[in-house]
Amino acid sequence: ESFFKPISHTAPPSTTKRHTKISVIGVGNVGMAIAQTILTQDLADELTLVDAIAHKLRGEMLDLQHAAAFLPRTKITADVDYAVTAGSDICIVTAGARQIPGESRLNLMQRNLALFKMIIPPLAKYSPDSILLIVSNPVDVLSYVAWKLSGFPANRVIGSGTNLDSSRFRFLIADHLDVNAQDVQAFIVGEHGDSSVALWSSISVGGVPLLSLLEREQIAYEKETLEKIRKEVVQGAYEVINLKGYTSWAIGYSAANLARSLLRDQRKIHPVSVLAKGFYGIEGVEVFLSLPAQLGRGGVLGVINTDLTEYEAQQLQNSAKTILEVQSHLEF
Ligand code: 6V0
Repeated sequence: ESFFKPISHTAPPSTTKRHTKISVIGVGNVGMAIAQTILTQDLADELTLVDAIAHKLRGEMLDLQHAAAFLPRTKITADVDYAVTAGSDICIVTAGARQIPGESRLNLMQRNLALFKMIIPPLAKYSPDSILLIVSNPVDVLSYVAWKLSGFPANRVIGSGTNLDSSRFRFLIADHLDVNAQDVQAFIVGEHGDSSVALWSSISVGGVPLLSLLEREQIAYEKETLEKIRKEVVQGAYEVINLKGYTSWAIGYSAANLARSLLRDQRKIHPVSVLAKGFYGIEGVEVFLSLPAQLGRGGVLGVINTDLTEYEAQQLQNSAKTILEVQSHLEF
Protein backbone atom coordinates (compact mmCIF):
# COMPACT_ATOMS: atom_id res chain seq x y z
CA GLU A 1 0.00 0.00 0.00
CA SER A 2 1.26 3.46 -0.82
CA PHE A 3 2.45 5.81 1.91
CA PHE A 4 0.08 8.51 0.84
CA LYS A 5 -3.62 7.75 0.45
CA PRO A 6 -6.05 10.47 -0.67
CA ILE A 7 -9.28 11.08 1.26
CA SER A 8 -12.51 10.20 -0.52
CA HIS A 9 -14.58 12.54 -2.72
CA THR A 10 -11.61 14.54 -4.02
CA ALA A 11 -11.29 16.66 -7.15
CA PRO A 12 -8.12 17.56 -9.05
CA PRO A 13 -6.57 20.92 -8.08
CA SER A 14 -7.92 24.02 -9.79
CA THR A 15 -6.09 24.82 -12.99
CA THR A 16 -6.75 28.54 -12.57
CA LYS A 17 -4.44 28.78 -9.57
CA ARG A 18 -1.41 30.88 -10.58
CA HIS A 19 1.99 29.29 -10.24
CA THR A 20 4.50 32.10 -9.74
CA LYS A 21 7.97 31.75 -11.15
CA ILE A 22 11.01 33.96 -10.84
CA SER A 23 14.16 33.41 -12.87
CA VAL A 24 17.52 34.80 -11.81
CA ILE A 25 20.18 35.05 -14.50
CA GLY A 26 23.72 35.06 -13.12
CA VAL A 27 24.54 33.21 -9.92
CA GLY A 28 27.34 35.46 -8.74
CA ASN A 29 27.31 37.32 -5.43
CA VAL A 30 24.37 39.49 -6.44
CA GLY A 31 22.25 36.79 -8.11
CA MET A 32 22.62 34.49 -5.12
CA ALA A 33 21.80 37.22 -2.58
CA ILE A 34 18.63 37.93 -4.57
CA ALA A 35 17.81 34.21 -4.85
CA GLN A 36 18.17 33.61 -1.14
CA THR A 37 16.07 36.67 -0.22
CA ILE A 38 13.34 35.50 -2.60
CA LEU A 39 13.37 32.09 -0.90
CA THR A 40 13.31 33.34 2.69
CA GLN A 41 10.54 35.81 1.85
CA ASP A 42 8.44 33.13 0.16
CA LEU A 43 7.92 35.18 -3.00
CA ALA A 44 7.55 32.47 -5.64
CA ASP A 45 6.42 28.90 -6.19
CA GLU A 46 9.40 28.28 -8.43
CA LEU A 47 12.87 29.81 -8.52
CA THR A 48 15.00 29.17 -11.57
CA LEU A 49 18.68 29.93 -11.90
CA VAL A 50 20.71 30.33 -15.09
CA ASP A 51 24.44 30.94 -15.49
CA ALA A 52 27.06 30.32 -18.15
CA ILE A 53 29.21 28.22 -15.79
CA ALA A 54 27.45 24.85 -15.45
CA HIS A 55 29.32 23.47 -12.39
CA LYS A 56 28.96 26.66 -10.36
CA LEU A 57 25.27 26.83 -11.29
CA ARG A 58 24.62 23.24 -10.19
CA GLY A 59 26.56 23.81 -6.98
CA GLU A 60 24.50 26.86 -6.09
CA MET A 61 21.24 25.08 -6.94
CA LEU A 62 22.08 22.09 -4.73
CA ASP A 63 23.24 24.31 -1.89
CA LEU A 64 19.88 26.14 -1.91
CA GLN A 65 17.91 22.91 -2.29
CA HIS A 66 19.64 21.52 0.78
CA ALA A 67 18.00 24.28 2.83
CA ALA A 68 14.53 22.97 1.94
CA ALA A 69 13.81 21.80 5.48
CA PHE A 70 14.22 25.33 6.79
CA LEU A 71 12.37 27.26 4.09
CA PRO A 72 8.88 27.71 2.68
CA ARG A 73 8.47 25.18 -0.12
CA THR A 74 9.79 26.52 -3.40
CA LYS A 75 10.74 24.43 -6.41
CA ILE A 76 14.33 25.28 -7.33
CA THR A 77 15.56 24.55 -10.82
CA ALA A 78 18.70 25.49 -12.74
CA ASP A 79 20.14 25.03 -16.20
CA VAL A 80 22.51 26.67 -18.64
CA ASP A 81 19.74 26.31 -21.23
CA TYR A 82 17.18 29.14 -21.15
CA ALA A 83 14.33 26.71 -21.82
CA VAL A 84 14.33 26.20 -18.03
CA THR A 85 13.07 29.80 -17.59
CA ALA A 86 9.89 29.20 -19.64
CA GLY A 87 6.78 30.78 -18.17
CA SER A 88 8.57 33.12 -15.75
CA ASP A 89 6.62 36.00 -14.24
CA ILE A 90 9.80 37.96 -13.57
CA CYS A 91 13.30 37.52 -15.00
CA ILE A 92 15.99 39.18 -12.91
CA VAL A 93 19.23 39.72 -14.81
CA THR A 94 22.40 39.98 -12.72
CA ALA A 95 24.90 38.47 -15.17
CA GLY A 96 27.70 40.82 -15.90
CA ALA A 97 31.26 40.96 -17.09
CA ARG A 98 33.72 42.18 -14.49
CA GLN A 99 35.88 45.18 -15.21
CA ILE A 100 39.42 44.17 -16.21
CA PRO A 101 42.00 46.42 -14.49
CA GLY A 102 42.67 49.35 -16.79
CA GLU A 103 39.60 48.69 -18.92
CA SER A 104 37.48 51.69 -19.84
CA ARG A 105 33.87 51.92 -18.72
CA LEU A 106 32.88 52.04 -22.35
CA ASN A 107 34.70 48.85 -23.25
CA LEU A 108 33.07 47.08 -20.31
CA MET A 109 29.76 48.42 -21.56
CA GLN A 110 30.35 46.99 -25.01
CA ARG A 111 31.20 43.59 -23.50
CA ASN A 112 28.04 43.67 -21.41
CA LEU A 113 26.01 44.50 -24.52
CA ALA A 114 27.44 41.37 -26.18
CA LEU A 115 26.46 39.41 -23.08
CA PHE A 116 22.92 40.79 -23.11
CA LYS A 117 22.56 39.73 -26.74
CA MET A 118 22.96 36.14 -25.52
CA ILE A 119 20.65 36.58 -22.52
CA ILE A 120 17.71 38.83 -23.36
CA PRO A 121 16.39 37.29 -26.62
CA PRO A 122 16.01 33.77 -25.14
CA LEU A 123 14.37 35.18 -21.99
CA ALA A 124 11.89 37.10 -24.16
CA LYS A 125 11.29 34.00 -26.27
CA TYR A 126 10.58 31.64 -23.37
CA SER A 127 8.67 34.13 -21.19
CA PRO A 128 7.05 36.59 -23.61
CA ASP A 129 4.72 38.00 -20.92
CA SER A 130 7.33 38.39 -18.20
CA ILE A 131 8.68 41.49 -16.53
CA LEU A 132 12.42 42.01 -16.99
CA LEU A 133 14.18 43.36 -13.92
CA ILE A 134 17.72 44.42 -14.80
CA VAL A 135 20.35 44.62 -12.07
CA SER A 136 23.65 44.32 -14.02
CA ASN A 137 25.66 47.53 -14.31
CA PRO A 138 25.59 50.11 -15.73
CA VAL A 139 21.97 49.39 -14.90
CA ASP A 140 20.34 52.34 -16.68
CA VAL A 141 22.03 51.76 -20.02
CA LEU A 142 21.57 47.98 -19.76
CA SER A 143 17.85 48.46 -19.04
CA TYR A 144 17.64 50.42 -22.28
CA VAL A 145 19.58 47.63 -24.02
CA ALA A 146 17.21 45.00 -22.56
CA TRP A 147 14.20 47.02 -23.71
CA LYS A 148 15.61 47.22 -27.26
CA LEU A 149 16.68 43.57 -27.43
CA SER A 150 13.47 42.15 -25.94
CA GLY A 151 10.98 44.16 -27.97
CA PHE A 152 8.89 44.29 -24.76
CA PRO A 153 6.63 47.24 -24.01
CA ALA A 154 8.43 49.72 -21.75
CA ASN A 155 6.18 49.01 -18.75
CA ARG A 156 7.67 45.50 -18.58
CA VAL A 157 11.35 46.50 -18.52
CA ILE A 158 12.64 47.88 -15.22
CA GLY A 159 16.10 48.59 -13.90
CA SER A 160 16.69 48.19 -10.16
CA GLY A 161 18.22 51.66 -10.47
CA THR A 162 18.25 53.88 -7.40
CA ASN A 163 15.96 51.70 -5.28
CA LEU A 164 19.16 50.65 -3.50
CA ASP A 165 20.67 54.16 -3.41
CA SER A 166 17.41 55.43 -1.87
CA SER A 167 17.59 52.74 0.80
CA ARG A 168 21.16 53.82 1.63
CA PHE A 169 19.93 57.42 1.72
CA ARG A 170 17.03 56.58 4.04
CA PHE A 171 19.41 54.67 6.30
CA LEU A 172 21.75 57.67 6.59
CA ILE A 173 18.92 60.10 7.36
CA ALA A 174 17.30 57.67 9.81
CA ASP A 175 20.62 57.05 11.52
CA HIS A 176 21.20 60.79 11.82
CA LEU A 177 17.75 61.45 13.31
CA ASP A 178 17.64 58.17 15.25
CA VAL A 179 14.37 57.04 13.66
CA ASN A 180 13.26 53.96 11.71
CA ALA A 181 14.38 54.04 8.05
CA GLN A 182 10.91 52.83 7.05
CA ASP A 183 9.50 56.11 8.42
CA VAL A 184 11.78 58.11 6.17
CA GLN A 185 10.32 58.85 2.76
CA ALA A 186 13.19 59.89 0.57
CA PHE A 187 14.09 59.41 -3.06
CA ILE A 188 17.31 59.36 -4.95
CA VAL A 189 16.52 59.50 -8.67
CA GLY A 190 18.44 59.73 -11.94
CA GLU A 191 21.49 57.64 -12.75
CA HIS A 192 22.38 54.72 -10.48
CA GLY A 193 25.85 56.11 -9.99
CA ASP A 194 27.83 59.29 -9.68
CA SER A 195 25.26 61.69 -11.15
CA SER A 196 22.33 60.52 -9.01
CA VAL A 197 19.97 63.20 -7.71
CA ALA A 198 18.71 63.51 -4.12
CA LEU A 199 15.21 64.96 -3.93
CA TRP A 200 15.66 66.92 -0.71
CA SER A 201 12.56 69.02 -1.28
CA SER A 202 10.24 66.01 -0.98
CA ILE A 203 11.77 64.18 2.01
CA SER A 204 9.47 63.56 4.92
CA VAL A 205 9.92 61.80 8.24
CA GLY A 206 6.72 60.37 9.70
CA GLY A 207 4.80 62.70 7.37
CA VAL A 208 6.72 65.83 8.43
CA PRO A 209 8.65 67.52 5.61
CA LEU A 210 12.34 67.17 6.50
CA LEU A 211 13.60 70.62 5.58
CA SER A 212 10.89 72.34 7.65
CA LEU A 213 11.61 69.89 10.49
CA LEU A 214 15.27 70.94 10.45
CA GLU A 215 14.22 74.59 10.48
CA ARG A 216 11.84 74.02 13.36
CA GLU A 217 14.52 72.25 15.35
CA GLN A 218 16.77 75.17 14.42
CA ILE A 219 19.28 72.80 12.89
CA ALA A 220 21.28 74.77 10.40
CA TYR A 221 21.89 73.09 7.08
CA GLU A 222 23.54 74.21 3.95
CA LYS A 223 23.41 72.93 0.41
CA GLU A 224 26.95 71.62 0.88
CA THR A 225 25.92 69.59 3.93
CA LEU A 226 23.10 68.00 1.96
CA GLU A 227 25.39 67.35 -1.00
CA LYS A 228 27.83 65.68 1.38
CA ILE A 229 25.14 63.21 2.42
CA ARG A 230 24.28 62.46 -1.24
CA LYS A 231 27.98 61.86 -1.95
CA GLU A 232 28.08 59.52 1.03
CA VAL A 233 25.30 57.52 -0.63
CA VAL A 234 27.27 57.35 -3.89
CA GLN A 235 30.47 56.48 -2.03
CA GLY A 236 28.60 53.82 -0.06
CA ALA A 237 28.77 51.34 -2.93
CA TYR A 238 32.48 51.95 -3.58
CA GLU A 239 33.24 51.64 0.10
CA VAL A 240 31.56 48.23 0.39
CA ILE A 241 33.32 47.02 -2.76
CA ASN A 242 36.68 48.24 -1.43
CA LEU A 243 36.09 46.50 1.86
CA LYS A 244 34.53 43.17 0.86
CA GLY A 245 35.04 43.00 -2.89
CA TYR A 246 31.42 43.29 -4.02
CA THR A 247 28.00 44.32 -2.72
CA SER A 248 25.32 41.72 -2.20
CA TRP A 249 22.97 41.83 0.80
CA ALA A 250 21.40 45.23 0.24
CA ILE A 251 20.91 44.67 -3.50
CA GLY A 252 19.44 41.25 -2.62
CA TYR A 253 16.79 42.85 -0.43
CA SER A 254 16.27 45.69 -2.89
CA ALA A 255 15.56 43.36 -5.82
CA ALA A 256 13.34 41.08 -3.73
CA ASN A 257 11.44 44.16 -2.53
CA LEU A 258 10.79 45.10 -6.17
CA ALA A 259 9.79 41.53 -7.06
CA ARG A 260 7.24 41.57 -4.23
CA SER A 261 5.67 44.84 -5.38
CA LEU A 262 5.43 43.51 -8.94
CA LEU A 263 4.20 39.98 -8.26
CA ARG A 264 1.84 40.85 -5.42
CA ASP A 265 0.50 43.96 -7.16
CA GLN A 266 1.52 46.17 -4.23
CA ARG A 267 1.23 49.42 -6.22
CA LYS A 268 4.05 50.83 -4.12
CA ILE A 269 6.20 53.67 -5.32
CA HIS A 270 9.84 52.80 -5.93
CA PRO A 271 12.62 54.81 -7.48
CA VAL A 272 13.53 52.50 -10.36
CA SER A 273 14.94 52.84 -13.83
CA VAL A 274 12.17 53.31 -16.38
CA LEU A 275 11.82 54.78 -19.86
CA ALA A 276 11.94 58.44 -18.82
CA LYS A 277 10.85 59.98 -22.12
CA GLY A 278 8.25 62.69 -21.49
CA PHE A 279 8.86 63.05 -17.74
CA TYR A 280 10.44 65.95 -15.86
CA GLY A 281 11.52 67.79 -18.98
CA ILE A 282 13.26 64.77 -20.55
CA GLU A 283 11.88 65.15 -24.04
CA GLY A 284 12.59 63.52 -27.36
CA VAL A 285 15.21 61.05 -26.11
CA GLU A 286 14.95 57.39 -25.24
CA VAL A 287 16.74 57.02 -21.97
CA PHE A 288 16.21 54.84 -18.90
CA LEU A 289 16.82 56.42 -15.52
CA SER A 290 15.28 56.19 -12.09
CA LEU A 291 12.09 58.08 -11.31
CA PRO A 292 9.52 57.45 -8.55
CA ALA A 293 7.43 54.79 -10.29
CA GLN A 294 4.38 52.87 -9.14
CA LEU A 295 4.90 49.11 -9.49
CA GLY A 296 2.27 46.39 -9.74
CA ARG A 297 1.44 43.18 -11.55
CA GLY A 298 1.47 45.01 -14.87
CA GLY A 299 4.99 46.29 -14.27
CA VAL A 300 5.43 50.07 -14.27
CA LEU A 301 1.93 51.46 -13.70
CA GLY A 302 3.01 55.10 -13.85
CA VAL A 303 5.50 57.73 -12.76
CA ILE A 304 4.72 60.02 -9.84
CA ASN A 305 4.68 63.71 -10.53
CA THR A 306 6.72 65.13 -7.65
CA ASP A 307 7.37 68.86 -7.46
CA LEU A 308 11.05 69.32 -8.14
CA THR A 309 12.96 72.48 -7.39
CA GLU A 310 14.59 74.07 -10.40
CA TYR A 311 17.97 72.83 -9.13
CA GLU A 312 16.71 69.23 -8.81
CA ALA A 313 15.12 69.31 -12.28
CA GLN A 314 18.38 70.62 -13.73
CA GLN A 315 20.39 67.89 -12.00
CA LEU A 316 18.00 65.23 -13.29
CA GLN A 317 18.45 66.47 -16.84
CA ASN A 318 22.23 66.41 -16.38
CA SER A 319 21.92 62.84 -15.16
CA ALA A 320 19.99 61.98 -18.33
CA LYS A 321 22.77 63.56 -20.41
CA THR A 322 25.41 61.48 -18.63
CA ILE A 323 23.57 58.24 -19.44
CA LEU A 324 22.82 59.30 -23.01
CA GLU A 325 26.50 60.02 -23.57
CA VAL A 326 27.38 56.39 -22.72
CA GLN A 327 24.43 55.11 -24.71
CA SER A 328 25.41 57.06 -27.82
CA HIS A 329 28.62 54.99 -28.12
CA LEU A 330 26.83 51.65 -28.08
CA GLU A 331 27.16 49.59 -31.20
CA PHE A 332 24.25 47.20 -31.45
P1 6V0 B 1 29.79 38.14 -10.29
O1 6V0 B 1 29.94 37.56 -8.92
O2 6V0 B 1 30.97 38.24 -11.18
O3 6V0 B 1 28.63 37.33 -11.02
C1 6V0 B 1 28.31 37.46 -12.36
C2 6V0 B 1 27.77 36.14 -12.83
O4 6V0 B 1 27.34 36.29 -14.20
C3 6V0 B 1 28.80 35.02 -12.82
O5 6V0 B 1 28.30 33.90 -12.09
C4 6V0 B 1 29.00 34.69 -14.30
O6 6V0 B 1 29.27 33.31 -14.51
C5 6V0 B 1 27.64 35.07 -14.84
N1 6V0 B 1 27.64 35.25 -16.30
C6 6V0 B 1 28.59 35.83 -17.07
N2 6V0 B 1 28.22 35.75 -18.36
C7 6V0 B 1 27.05 35.12 -18.41
C8 6V0 B 1 26.16 34.75 -19.46
N3 6V0 B 1 26.44 35.02 -20.73
N4 6V0 B 1 25.04 34.10 -19.14
C9 6V0 B 1 24.74 33.82 -17.87
N5 6V0 B 1 25.52 34.16 -16.83
C10 6V0 B 1 26.66 34.79 -17.10
O7 6V0 B 1 29.20 39.62 -10.19
P2 6V0 B 1 28.20 40.20 -9.06
O8 6V0 B 1 27.17 39.17 -8.78
O9 6V0 B 1 28.98 40.75 -7.94
O10 6V0 B 1 27.54 41.41 -9.85
C11 6V0 B 1 26.66 41.19 -10.92
C12 6V0 B 1 26.23 42.50 -11.57
O11 6V0 B 1 25.39 43.24 -10.70
C13 6V0 B 1 27.40 43.43 -11.91
O12 6V0 B 1 27.17 44.00 -13.18
C14 6V0 B 1 27.31 44.49 -10.82
O13 6V0 B 1 27.90 45.70 -11.21
C15 6V0 B 1 25.82 44.59 -10.67
N6 6V0 B 1 25.33 45.23 -9.44
C16 6V0 B 1 24.27 46.07 -9.56
C17 6V0 B 1 23.72 46.70 -8.46
C18 6V0 B 1 22.56 47.62 -8.64
O14 6V0 B 1 22.14 48.29 -7.69
N7 6V0 B 1 21.98 47.70 -9.82
C19 6V0 B 1 24.26 46.46 -7.19
C20 6V0 B 1 25.29 45.60 -7.05
C21 6V0 B 1 25.94 44.95 -8.18
